[in-house]
Amino acid sequence: AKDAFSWEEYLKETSSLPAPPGCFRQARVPPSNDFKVGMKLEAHDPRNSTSVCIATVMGLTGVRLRLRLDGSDNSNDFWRLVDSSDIQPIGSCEKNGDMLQPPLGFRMNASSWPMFLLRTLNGAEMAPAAAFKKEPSRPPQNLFKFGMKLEAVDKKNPYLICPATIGEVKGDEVFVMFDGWRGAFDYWCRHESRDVFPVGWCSLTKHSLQLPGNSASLPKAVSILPTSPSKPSRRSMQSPYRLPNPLPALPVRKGVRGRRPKSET
Ligand code: MLY
Repeated sequence: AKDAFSWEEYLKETSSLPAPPGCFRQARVPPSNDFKVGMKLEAHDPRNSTSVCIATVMGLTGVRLRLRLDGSDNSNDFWRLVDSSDIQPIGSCEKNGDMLQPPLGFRMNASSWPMFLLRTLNGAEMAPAAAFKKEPSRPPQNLFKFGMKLEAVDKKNPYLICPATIGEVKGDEVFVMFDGWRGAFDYWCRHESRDVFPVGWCSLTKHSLQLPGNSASLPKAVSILPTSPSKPSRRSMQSPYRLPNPLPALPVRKGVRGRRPKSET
């Protein structure tokens, strides 16, 4: 399709290189997603990581699960990879001599937790142990370099995975910059973060990949350059790599291409 995002073209347009797969804590061959909507499992509460809770699979996107903690509200869903160490089969907690906890913000009185737990598990479809995949090992060290391209979770809209660029490398951390978004969504994370993926990951795992934003990170003066009437391109100026010379017209996104997902931020 004419408007589909192509990494191959985008890398050429931005004169940039993808971060090699060895940089990432991700499986070389992505695992299969064998979960089904409605299945229950145990998950660490993202807002209170020491407690293990019951979660329900609300949706599947690529090899990620959209999870909701039982007893929690519908506005704190979170996403985990099927090979995340944050999730485990029901029964794991007890096996480890631990107790299942109510989620932070449990919508009932704490005293009703034991009964709630019994009821939520009664007749539930439990995710089979085989659906949980082993978490990949960490890369030996931070192998990212300035300017490398990748796909990254937008932490403010964590259902989204977007084209991004390594803007800085510092010790075990990297600065993830979202292409075409003027820094609004950028963040630091550890090099072995599970939220960053090699170029091509979304396509490989059938997860949707966002288009780069249309804001160029260039000095004001540049943005008054006339736009080319011929071929509007999806060029993002955020790549810290060489800019083409002469500078191309800034992309003007029209119609379907310009529409952004409903604002959640
Ligand atoms: N609510 C946001 C959505 C933008 C998502 C940005 N990501 C793709 C980097 C907005 O303000 O438009």
